[in-house]
Amino acid sequence: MANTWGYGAMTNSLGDIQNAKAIIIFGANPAVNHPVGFQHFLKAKERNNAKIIVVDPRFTKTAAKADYYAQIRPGTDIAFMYGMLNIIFKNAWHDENFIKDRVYGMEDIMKEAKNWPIERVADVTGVDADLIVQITKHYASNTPGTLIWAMGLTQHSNGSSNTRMAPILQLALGNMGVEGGGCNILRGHDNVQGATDMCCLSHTLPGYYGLSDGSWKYFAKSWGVDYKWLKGRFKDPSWMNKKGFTLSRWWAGVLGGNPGEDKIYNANTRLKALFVMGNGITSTAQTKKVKEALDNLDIAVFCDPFVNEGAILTDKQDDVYILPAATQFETSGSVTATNRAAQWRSEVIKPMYESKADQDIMFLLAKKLGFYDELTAGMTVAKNKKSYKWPEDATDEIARIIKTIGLTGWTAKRLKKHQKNWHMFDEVSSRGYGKMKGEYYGLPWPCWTETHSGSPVLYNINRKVSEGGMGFRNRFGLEHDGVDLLAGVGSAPKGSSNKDGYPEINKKNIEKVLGIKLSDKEKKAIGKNWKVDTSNIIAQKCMEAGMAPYGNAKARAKVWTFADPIPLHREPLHSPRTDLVKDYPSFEDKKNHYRVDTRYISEQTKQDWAKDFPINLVTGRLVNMNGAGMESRSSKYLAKLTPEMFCDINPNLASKHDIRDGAMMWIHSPQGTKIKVKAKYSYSVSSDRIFIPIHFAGVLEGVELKDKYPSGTVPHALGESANTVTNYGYDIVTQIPETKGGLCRIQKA
Ligand SMILES: Nc1nc2c(c(=O)[nH]1)N[C@H]1C(S)=C(S)[C@@H](COP(=O)(O)OP(=O)(O)OC[C@H]3O[C@@H](n4cnc5c(=O)[nH]c(N)nc54)[C@H](O)[C@@H]3O)O[C@H]1N2
Ligand SMILES: Nc1nc2c(c(=O)[nH]1)N[C@H]1C(S)=C(S)[C@@H](COP(=O)(O)OP(=O)(O)OC[C@H]3O[C@@H](n4cnc5c(=O)[nH]c(N)nc54)[C@H](O)[C@@H]3O)O[C@H]1N2
Ligand SMILES: [Mo]
Repeated sequence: MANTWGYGAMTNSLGDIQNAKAIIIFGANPAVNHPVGFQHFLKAKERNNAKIIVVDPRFTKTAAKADYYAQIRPGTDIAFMYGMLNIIFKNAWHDENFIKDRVYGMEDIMKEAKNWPIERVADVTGVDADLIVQITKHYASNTPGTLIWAMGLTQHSNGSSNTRMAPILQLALGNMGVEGGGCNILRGHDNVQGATDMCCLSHTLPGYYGLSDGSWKYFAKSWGVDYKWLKGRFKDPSWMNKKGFTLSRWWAGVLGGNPGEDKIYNANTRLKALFVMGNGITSTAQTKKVKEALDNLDIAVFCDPFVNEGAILTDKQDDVYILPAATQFETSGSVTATNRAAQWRSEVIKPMYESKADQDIMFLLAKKLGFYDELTAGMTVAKNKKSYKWPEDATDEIARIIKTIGLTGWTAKRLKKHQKNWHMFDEVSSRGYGKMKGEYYGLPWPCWTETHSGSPVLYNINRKVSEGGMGFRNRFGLEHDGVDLLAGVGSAPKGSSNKDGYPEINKKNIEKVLGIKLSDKEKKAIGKNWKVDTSNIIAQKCMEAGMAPYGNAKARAKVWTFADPIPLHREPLHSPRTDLVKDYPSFEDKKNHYRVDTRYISEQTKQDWAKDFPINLVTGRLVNMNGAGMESRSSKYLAKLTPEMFCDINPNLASKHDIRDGAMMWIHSPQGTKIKVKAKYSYSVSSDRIFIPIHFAGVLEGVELKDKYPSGTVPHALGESANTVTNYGYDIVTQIPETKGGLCRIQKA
């Protein structure tokens, strides 16, 4: 929502998938990565005879449960979806009224879809033409259908276009804003949605408030700190509104300017210090660059319940600190689930030994750095208290300030009540019963007021706004190039006093758009617009009028400010189809993208990559391991299931290279790096690609680093990191690495 066409949140929920009549999954493997959530998929099969369609370069455990399986070439999902749309538009299977009233720019999509006749789609994607037709026919004629995606769509140089294409397919079919439909993005770590909403990122303030003077001033005021003081924290004020480095390229901030490295823009200085809290480091693409950067830091600090393998990877001897962080079981507070719902967690045990909870580590650090009072002021300022109570006052601070995604209703008191009564909610609809009547479990955002129900399905106009209904957000003006951006006549949410499209609500237009009169007292208290209205009068008046504070507009299929206004297929930077690069080239190189130059077309055309590196490299996850893997490899029983790093390889490909099942093999990358892993014969991959899991570390280019672990901390499984050989390549908007679309060369070891 706020991150429109988010790389993020589900529009619906896992339980709601049980309402789907068809399920299409692009680049996700929930049977492995969301095994509990996957039960809802299987129940949809039982309840509705819903068919499951899986589009994935490998035959996964999810594919094993599918009715249709398309073995797509990595990085060609946009071509696949245009192929579907071509068939849909040709047969008039699209939802004309929905498009007319609620979508902007679909004409351009229709035009581009014409460029994707089925034979071309089959050639580009490697999927049989007949199969694409069957899938399209089935999916278009069984609505509502839900569309699922995860990392198979995002980790590409055009990943952000992928994540726009999928909602466009859903909009075309009218599969948005309905139960059993929507875009259901299966998020990663348990609170990754919360981390995103709070902006543990470098390009916005919490709640997706943009980096601008206005937002900073709003936060300064809400936090009870002096705006001038905040400004003074920056080298000069101009840096306040500039995006920082991303996690995927922090290392460029250290190495920037070295010969052969991308240029950086960081006030003429390199990054000197690294503070890591809850990231495995070897999960970052291009491990050898990461190592080089670690080696060149002045100071590196790792706060982790385990020995972070960043500390193992580096040869740096001094000023590397490992701080023992407590786990989630040793702290409490709210977290946000993949469907935008909050959950309250209680501390199970006190932090063990000398470990400390993350917030306490941060508070101690802030004390040392001299801004502890400012850091914690937001928890006391509104309540006029001398000291705060953790975590309740932090949760209430969030509820008080974050309007953009509607967190006003998320008070600690309400969230605790949900935790206590979680047996009082329906598994499919999240609807509450008994004393929880009128609320949805976890109050999925937007939760506009302290009595709002939460919104289980985004963009649903068949509900009242006070019960979770809403149109699309009005965020980009009232018109563009003469075309109305507001929703069409009669397409306001149920019970609205304004039946049509309407703009986002501000102090100036509220009386006119809502058709009300404010008292003088209200006029005085009200904020400039709904996003900064701490009085919350705008939201309350909107609820009474049955209207969403953020307006009722059209969803944008076309985003005129993006490099590609409508999503276009572009070959990965390292494509196995050199012949297609000419027709579908990557983007122009991008200057100063999150403070670093990023190569696209120049990297793609630097040489005929496919000639020397003919095999597609696919990376992904295993059910028994998590992320960078230190946590799970430290568990004897989990490690035992996959004790060694391996590579899934088709026997036909292996035999070409004389690699036996169980023998060691080298994988070489275009960057000149290599890993040595055990070959595992598997028909899950075709003979033009291999698959490696991402969870190993502790071996670098054939050299074991076992001696570098502090005594007693060597995990039960060590192995090469997949990311030592993942290729250079970053998304054009988000900088997510192209870890699902690279090339490699293999060799018997
Ligand atoms: N057991 C376990 N569960 C986890 C995690 C874990 O580490 N272990 N991690 C959590 C996290 S952080 C996340 S983000 C999620 C990730 O969940 P998923 O996205 O499901 O995880 P992956 O296995 O990385 O990738 C999914 C699939 O994308 C496919 N794929 C690769 N390239 C393409 C492509 O170009 N197109 C298409 N259509 N598919 C492609 C891969 O073959 C793979 O099967 O899982 C979460 N759950
Ligand atoms: N090649 C390739 N690379 C990938 C991916 C891929 O598909 N392919 N997927 C990417 C994705 S989606 C993700 S999310 C990343 C995952 O990679 P990471 O984010 O690195 O994932 P984890 O291993 O879960 O790392 C979390 C670290 O936090 C520590 N930790 C656990 N609990 C706590 C806590 O309460 N406090 C603190 N301070 N630390 C804690 C763990 O011990 C661990 O060291 O990998 C990315 N990298
Ligand atoms: Mo993730």
